[in-house]
Amino acid sequence: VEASIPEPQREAWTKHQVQGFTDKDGFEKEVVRHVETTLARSLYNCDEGAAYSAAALAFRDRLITNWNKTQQRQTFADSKRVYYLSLEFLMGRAMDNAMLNLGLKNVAKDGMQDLGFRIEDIIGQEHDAALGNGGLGRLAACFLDSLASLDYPAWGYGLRYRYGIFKQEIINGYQVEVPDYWLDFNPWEFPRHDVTVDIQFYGNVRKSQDENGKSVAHWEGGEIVTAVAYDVPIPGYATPSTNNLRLWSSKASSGEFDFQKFNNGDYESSVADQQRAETISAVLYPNDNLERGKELRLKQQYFWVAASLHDIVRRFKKSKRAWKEFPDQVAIQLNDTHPTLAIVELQRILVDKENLEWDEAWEIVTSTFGYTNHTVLPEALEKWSVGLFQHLLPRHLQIIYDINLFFLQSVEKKFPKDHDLLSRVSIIEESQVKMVRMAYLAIIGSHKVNGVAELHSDLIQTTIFRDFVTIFGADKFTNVTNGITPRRWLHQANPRLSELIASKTGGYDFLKDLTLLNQIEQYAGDKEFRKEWAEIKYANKVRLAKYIKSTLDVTVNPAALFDVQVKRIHEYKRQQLNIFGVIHRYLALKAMSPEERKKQLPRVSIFGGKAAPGYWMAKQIIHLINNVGAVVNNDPDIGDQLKVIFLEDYNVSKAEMIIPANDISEHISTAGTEASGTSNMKFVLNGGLIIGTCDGANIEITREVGQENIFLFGTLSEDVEDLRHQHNYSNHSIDSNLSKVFEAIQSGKFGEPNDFGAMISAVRDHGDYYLVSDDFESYLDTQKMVDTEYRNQDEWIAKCIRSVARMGFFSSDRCINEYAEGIWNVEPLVVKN
Ligand code: GPW
Repeated sequence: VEASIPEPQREAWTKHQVQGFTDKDGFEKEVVRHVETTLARSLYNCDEGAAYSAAALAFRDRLITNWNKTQQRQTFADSKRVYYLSLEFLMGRAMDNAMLNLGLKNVAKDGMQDLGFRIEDIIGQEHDAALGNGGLGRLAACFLDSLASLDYPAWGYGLRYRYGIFKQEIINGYQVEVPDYWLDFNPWEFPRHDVTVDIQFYGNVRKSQDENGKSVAHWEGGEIVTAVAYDVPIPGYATPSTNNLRLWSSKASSGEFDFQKFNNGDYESSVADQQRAETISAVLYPNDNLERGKELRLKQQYFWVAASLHDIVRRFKKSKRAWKEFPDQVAIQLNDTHPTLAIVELQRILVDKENLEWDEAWEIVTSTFGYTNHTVLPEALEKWSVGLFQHLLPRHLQIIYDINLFFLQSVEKKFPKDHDLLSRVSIIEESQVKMVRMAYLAIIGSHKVNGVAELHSDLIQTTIFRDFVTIFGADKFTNVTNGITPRRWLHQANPRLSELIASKTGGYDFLKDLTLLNQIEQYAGDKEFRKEWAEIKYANKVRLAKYIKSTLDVTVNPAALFDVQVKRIHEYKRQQLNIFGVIHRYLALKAMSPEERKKQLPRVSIFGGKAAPGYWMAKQIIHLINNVGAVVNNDPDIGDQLKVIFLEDYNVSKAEMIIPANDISEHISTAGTEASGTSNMKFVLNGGLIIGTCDGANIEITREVGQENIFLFGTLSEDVEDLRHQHNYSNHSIDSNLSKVFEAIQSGKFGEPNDFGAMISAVRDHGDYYLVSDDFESYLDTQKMVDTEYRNQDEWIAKCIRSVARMGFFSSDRCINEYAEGIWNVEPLVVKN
């Protein structure tokens, strides 16, 4: 590797190499320096915002020294790297995480105190980086944490949205979306104005012949948009390894064309060009588990994928290796089908630009990529119209047709005359409007395809991708059950529980090897330990109760059972089942005598989550929850016996406060619809029990914690199809408890009944696709069991302790090691301090 500074001058560099602070004094010095120089303020006008900015900049400097070491080490070692391509990275706050991963939180806490600030207040100043919708984006963030903590040489690639997921306000019970402008001050990124890639769109393809008579394609004309790199350092826990998340931002290309317009006085149109270019990375699409086929979304996908691949190829070419070694140096993981164009783009680079033969190129491409599927929901499977492709990416469409042709020829050879099979597996769907099926392209262009929990991986192999298992064999398909990072979701979110565990397991090693949690199981019967455990849980509930009081002005009793369902609002996740259950509970309480009512177990039902702006039914569900809350919370008959809370603007930093306060959490999707779920793991890891269906990772959580420690109910996935069929073709009878709930809603008890007519008739008149009526009775019965068991606090806490002790499997470290070994074939590369 060549250095830009010649040998004789390097001494000066080595002498002045930045080491970064390691103690309180050093930290304070850096904070004061940033307040006084970078921010141009002083002790006379340093508010909490400025103190946060300075502390964040001090930590950023600290991270970048580790980042430099790590990147140099990776470049010198020239070993294989992983590239994780994701349209979403739901990072949340960075500073608390950086302090903890560097082991400098106490240093910062004491330092800030010396300077006149409380560390919690300073941490609270940070705006979440919310470049994601929900589970898929947060999974990517947990993976980055594990990749760095395990010393894997890995980069994330994504888009630098100017606006992340919208901020949710609740006004008169309705969701209102407010833009999330988060880049006003973002100390966690390094703009790399010198790292740019020009990306082409539209235009047309000209074919010519080279000197050997080989046909060569030239993609010409159209327009160019420039991608600019912004780097975000990702620190590992208790290691100097600091990886890179590279986010691309779009801007108008500074080609002559624009200058000409400008110089000719066509000022407005040159500004319009600029704005159109910047639109590409302007906003995150706010849909979870839904693809709407918008042109701008496809533009985002190609822009990001092309810039990332260009970057990866540029890095590979520096090593001067032969092309066939590309898969030995590069593993690219596709986070769902959103980056599938990367397959086509790499083939295009190799064939059109680097003049490789098709087969040789295709061998490299398919050895490089792995594809992770995250859903079986038909409305979430990406399809793009051939017409749109032809217009936006004409050369890519040709390559897709060629990939498809060669693939279908190979299928035909293996399964002669099965024309039905050929049309079923064709990348091109021959419908009225021809469509490109992105999942099929992703499968054909990858060497491994995985689902994200056992049930889900089984389902994709037996349903939506069944034909491909027949064609490629079962070895190509595998499962990697999702995981979560215990650094953020235990140590950061629940510091007291982390400390208690550390006191019994001989330190914080469990944060690097979560299976060590099993050492706390022996304390499940220990009175003193249970008492400390219960105190921590209570304190976490008090913290949430205070937050509820300050934001909603509702008083909740921290001694009540806290029942939490926070996640994106979706019919398949069935918040409607939960709120119908709450209404049933309310009606039952109202029917009781005051004496009897007093004997019931008090409960606080807590909801939170965003609805996609265009998802009308999800918005109705939010509205109903808020209306029920308004009635129940103000009913003097009810008092503390039941409270219904909708927390506004659920996001990562709020999750860190809410999750540790749960007694039970709800993961109640219709069986077979939730690919995995990951918050289920977070809730149990924080000492709560689950009420859930036999879906996604709930099944494996049950396997690990034992079925006596989880409240399962409802239809099994193998029975779902039959029930749906019955709903449509025979009389669909509604449970009488559910009918009473419907009657209460229709009586106007919870506001204008017409508002909720569609929600009710979806269940009663339109086939009940999500099986709410089928599962209602067993849901109520199971909630009753929860009430009963919660009364025995000793046994309840013992169950929580045993569950936490058995959660080691769900660390994203385990998950990343499985990817590394089974899919990427990469090894850790340790960086020395
Ligand atoms: F539709 N997931 C998500 F598969 O959060 F692309 N957004 C999405 O758009 C999709 C999936 C997609 C979630 C799954 O719903 C959840 O079950 C899973 O735990 C998570 O991805 C991570 O694998």
